[in-house]
This record gives sequence, structure tokens and C-alpha cells, in this order.
Amino acid sequence: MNADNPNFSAAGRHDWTRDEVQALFDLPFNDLLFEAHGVHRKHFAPNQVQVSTLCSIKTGACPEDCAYCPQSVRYDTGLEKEDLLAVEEVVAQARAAKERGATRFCMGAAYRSPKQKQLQVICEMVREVKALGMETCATLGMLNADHATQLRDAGLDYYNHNLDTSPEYYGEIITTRTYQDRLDTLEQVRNAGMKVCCGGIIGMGEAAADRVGLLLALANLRVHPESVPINQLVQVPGTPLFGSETLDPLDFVRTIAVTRILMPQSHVRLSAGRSEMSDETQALAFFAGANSIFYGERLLTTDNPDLDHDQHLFAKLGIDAEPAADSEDLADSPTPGATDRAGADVRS
Ligand code: SAM
Ligand code: DTB
Ligand code: SF4
Repeated sequence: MNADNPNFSAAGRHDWTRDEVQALFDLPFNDLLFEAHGVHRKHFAPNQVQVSTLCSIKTGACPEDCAYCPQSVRYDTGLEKEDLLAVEEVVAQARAAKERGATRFCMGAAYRSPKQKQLQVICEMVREVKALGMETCATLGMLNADHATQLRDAGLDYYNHNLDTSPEYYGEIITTRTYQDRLDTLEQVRNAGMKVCCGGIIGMGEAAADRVGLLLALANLRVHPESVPINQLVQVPGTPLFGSETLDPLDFVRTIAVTRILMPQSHVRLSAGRSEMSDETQALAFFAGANSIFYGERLLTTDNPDLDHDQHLFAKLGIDAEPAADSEDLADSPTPGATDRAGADVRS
């Protein structure tokens, strides 16, 4: 196999078979990374990584039973629940994130699905964050068509809603909503004209075949998600998945590489789990095609690497923060790594 093989470079394939995806996972590590990196270079600037910052706008007391999640009301994780934040508080956090170099602000809420009153407040947050010149993203649970339209009209660029795992393993992880419910929400987001951010979690005790099943489900969606977060399970005491067998870092990197090959034009996000990863694993993940991260000391409720660490990592690897898609004024923002590389300005 080589990088000129149309199976690897075709942007628009949506007919991947299980055997083909399994065959990619089965490649010798070097062959897989070589192919994935070749695909990555064809579609993206190889040393640019998109930078998003997360904000938990409503924390804890979620009625759902997702076995990985510290925010479910069903598990005692010691998390303090918080009501929906005030619009001004969220906008202040977005402004701070922009000053630190994030180009996208992602607002997450521990809802099964938002109620109309909550959605109105969230739409105001979206309008004001957008007015700062940032890309906007939200993850609020299931959406109906009306919700999706309101969010789009408020200026929401991306909606994050993950498939989480394979259809086959899904029932072991969540019982309070179905795989089809998730696909329906993704369809509402698409129909409203927003960009889709959709991926999953690995390290939840799934079999290798379930990683194949997850990526197959994502790659065979009608349109590939523009953003594909690959999360490594953050193990939180009190959740049912606490104590799961830890993932081999090379299996994480393999999953990134296969994602890059299957969805060549999507941003692949090296998402939750970076606090537990070595710099070397992250460097391999970037080589394998990851080109987006969450930047900032918190994910939603758990830790993420601190800013200095990430600036240093970008500098060591010669990685620049990707400018926002359609915002010129972001060129005036500092970017992670900007100050660290022997005086080089990463935006030049
Ligand atoms: N409540 C909404 C929902 O689930 O649709 C949105 C917020 S929820 C926290 C967003 C995503 O975060 C989940 O779908 C899951 O993929 C990810 N996530 C939650 N807890 C995690 C953990 N402990 N480790 C890794 N990813 C996690
Ligand atoms: C995604 O795929 N990962 C992010 C974001 N989308 C919302 C969330 C990760 C959450 C990790 C656990 C926590 O901090 O609560
Ligand atoms: Fe609730 Fe989302 Fe956590 Fe599931 S992942 S328990 S829906 S906050």
C-alpha cells in the first residue's frame, strides 16, 4: 500500500467496509503512520493545530447514565453541581480564552436535551461569543429541528454530539438514549446547516472490533463530521468505568491514524486524556494526523495540561496554532507557542 492508493486519498468515501477498516488497524505501525501522515499532508498544513477552549456552562446533575461521565446524577463523583452560568460569565471566559490564543469556544452543558428557556440563554451566549470574533461550538445533548435552527440563527458554527463507541458496545455504556437518537440529533444539526463535531471515546474496556465499529459508523455518515474528537477515557472515581484497563498509548495513536485515513478532510481532535499522555504520545498522535486540541487547564470537569506545558510542547514540535476559519482579527491574538520559539512569531 502507498499514499497514492485512492483508498487513502479519496476525500469522499462513505462506503468503508469493516474488513477495510480492520485491515488498516492491522497494518504494521510504521506503515499505518506513514499512510496516515501522507493523507494528512495532502489535506492540511502539517504543522498547524486548531485550538479550542471548553467551558462547562452547566455542570453536573445530568439525568443520563453514561458510564464514563462524572456529571451523571447516578454516580457519586463528588462533583459540585452548578446551574446554567450567566451570559456575562461565559463571555468573560471566552474573552480570556481568545486572549490566550484559542480560536474556537466550546460550551458544554450536562443536559439530556436543552429546554426552550435554557436554549434562549445559550443562544445569547452564542451571539456574544461570536461577536468576539471566535468560532462557536456547543454540546447540549439531543436537539430537535427547532432547537437546531435557533442555535444556527444565533451563529453557532459547530455542534458537538458524539457517537461515543460502536453500535455493538453502546448498550454497555449508555441505556438512557439510543444510538439512533444520536444519529437523529446529528441529522438535525446537518439539516440546520451547522458543522458537525462527532467522535468517541476509547479506553472504555471496548474490544478492538469496537474501535473499528466506531470509526466505521463515523466514516460512513452521509457527510463526514468536520471535526472528529478522539477522547481517551478520563477515569473518574465513582463512575462505573473507573478502574478500566488502561489503554496502550500506541493503540490510541493507531486510532488517530485510522481516523485520519478514513476522514481525510476532517479535523481530528486529540481530545480528552492529554493530561495522562506523554509528550511523545501526543507528538506521535500529531504525526498520525491529529490537528486539533482543547487548550486550557480544564476540559469540562477534569484536568487538561496547563498552558505553559502546551505552549512548550507546541514550541518543541514546531507546531503553530491554526488561524480561525473566517476571522481576520484573530491574527492579533497570541497563540500557544507564540512566545516560546526562539523569538519566532507563529503567526508570521
Ligand atoms: N451532555 C451532553 C451530551 O452528552 O450529549 C454534552 C456534554 S458531554 C460531557 C460531551 C462528551 O464528553 C460525551 O459525549 C463524551 O464523549 C465526552 N466525555 C464525557 N466524559 C468523559 C470522560 N470521562 N472521558 C472522556 N470523554 C468524556
Ligand atoms: C468531546 O468529545 N470531548 C469534550 C467535548 N467533546 C465536550 C469533553 C471531554 C470531557 C472530559 C471529562 C470532563 O472534563 O468532564
Ligand atoms: Fe449527561 Fe452528557 Fe455526561 Fe451523558 S455525557 S451523563 S448526557 S453530561
